Parts: sequence; structure tokens; C-alpha cells
Amino acid sequence: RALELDLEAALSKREFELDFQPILNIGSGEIVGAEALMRWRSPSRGLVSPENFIPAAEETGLIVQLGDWALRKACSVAAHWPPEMRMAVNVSAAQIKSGGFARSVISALAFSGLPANRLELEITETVMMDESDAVLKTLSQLRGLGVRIALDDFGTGYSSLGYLRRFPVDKIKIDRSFIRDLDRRDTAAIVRTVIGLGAELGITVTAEGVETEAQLDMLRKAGCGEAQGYLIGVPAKAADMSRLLRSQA
Ligand code: G
Ligand code: G
Ligand code: MN
Ligand code: NA
Repeated sequence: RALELDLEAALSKREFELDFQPILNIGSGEIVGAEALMRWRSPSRGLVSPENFIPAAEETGLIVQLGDWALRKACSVAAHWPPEMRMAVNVSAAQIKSGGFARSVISALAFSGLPANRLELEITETVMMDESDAVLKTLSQLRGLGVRIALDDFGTGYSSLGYLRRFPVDKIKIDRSFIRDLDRRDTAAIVRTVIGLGAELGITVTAEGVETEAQLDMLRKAGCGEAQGYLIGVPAKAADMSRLLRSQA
């Protein structure tokens, strides 16, 4: 059967799960929250990576419902975390363009009781590329409520700098391909420059895919705000993440 057909049934059969990957404040050495990462536990296909099913869900439009489920689930989980801990949720372009996105976020917050300033929405620049006036309006409305906006996979697409001027962004997440190559002089120069850019703009910079102490050390010296990656923690089940967050709250 085609993946696309299975996806819709999978949602009603509750085969989707969220794992949570911790995010470190490099300066304080404390975990400040986590990013929700979707998984599909399919009886016939095994554990399917989002890289394999999100594009299919985007094509069929199911991503709107699936993303809404993830948003509600993530907010409910975070509502039980110690205060101050933030939850980051990935959002597809199709979700924002679907119309009811702001309402959907407001509803997830209200239903869970999670304060808006503890929710962070991770968007990629594909969200900003077309219908940008409508997208800008939606993002501005959410930000007005206190929701934070993070620009995900920064550095991998087109003209990210223009979007930083036009859209309300609270955080830049440097794509993990840059962190992987931090031992290259040119890559290190780019990463240091992005960190400096964030500082100038008053935007938090998070490095993704941090796997080694050497990478974290370099990022700390460069003044990077936050780090995420296998060195800090692999994606974990909700109960394990909750335990981790409580242990240092
Ligand atoms: O967990 P990780 O390997 O494999 O995630 C792969 C990609 O899938 C990441 O780029 C991430 O942004 C995306 N992703 C994970 N969870 C979600 C989600 O809930 N919604 C959307 N739109 N993308 C997600
Ligand atoms: O939203 P985004 O595309 O950035 O999702 C993060 C993805 O990166 C997830 O698939 C997650 O499993 C993966 N990931 C998280 N930490 C690391 C890491 O340290 N190294 C690598 N290679 N992948 C990571
Ligand atoms: Mn992300
Ligand atoms: Na990313």
C-alpha cells in the first residue's frame, strides 16, 4: 500500500508518537526545554522517520491534522514540565497556510494550560517564501500572544537574511550540517558570523547537531546561546524527558 494511504489511517489508529530532545543553555549549563520530534510506529513498516513521512503528509494535506495533533500533544506534555521549560514544535508551511493555524495554536494553549511564552514554533524559510503577507500576519498575531518563533535549518536555503528583516524571529537554529563541519575554517567562520548576527539583532542562536565536546567548546567561545544534539541528549520519551527536566529544575 502507498505510504500516503497508510498515513491517514495511522492518525486515527494513534500510531504517531512524539519524542523530545533537550536544549542546553550553554552559558548556564542548564537544560531550558526540548524540541518535539514526531515518529510513526507502524505495525507493518516499523518505526518510520519523519524525513520519510512528513513530505508525504504535506503532499496529501494530512500534515494539517497531523501537525495539529503534534501541537496539542506537545503543549499537554509541556504543561506538566517545571515552569520556565520551553517546548519547541516544528511547523510545516502547509499548516500555516491552511488558514486556521493561529486559532489552532491558541486552542492548543488554552486546552493544555501552557502559557504562550513557553511555546516555540520552529518554521523553515519555505514557510516565508510565498503568501508571505498572510504568513506574516499569522506569525505576528501569535508572537503578540507571547509565542516564540524560531527559524529552523538556518543556512541551508535561500536568502535567509531577507526573512530576518521581514519576519518576527526570536531564535535562529543553525543547521546541523554546519556544526558537523565546524573543524573547517570556512564553516567555523560562517558559524561565528551567524552567532554575531544573532547578537546584533538580539536573537537567540541555537546550534543543532552538537555531537562532540570540541564542538560545544568552540560554540561556547563564540558566544552561542544554546546547543542541541546527541552530546546534550538524544530524543527521549516524554516520561524520561520529564524526569530529566525535574532533576535539574
Ligand atoms: O527526528 P528527526 O530525525 O529525525 O526529524 C527529521 C525532520 O523531521 C526534522 O527536520 C524535523 O524538523 C522534522 N519533524 C520532526 N517532527 C516534526 C513535526 O512534528 N512536524 C513537522 N512539520 N516536521 C517535523
Ligand atoms: O527540526 P530538525 O530538522 O532540525 O530535527 C532535528 C533532527 O536532527 C532530528 O531528526 C534529530 O533526530 C536529528 N538530530 C538531533 N541531534 C542530532 C545530532 O547530534 N546529530 C545528528 N546527526 N542528528 C541529530
Ligand atoms: Mn526543528
Ligand atoms: Na533543523
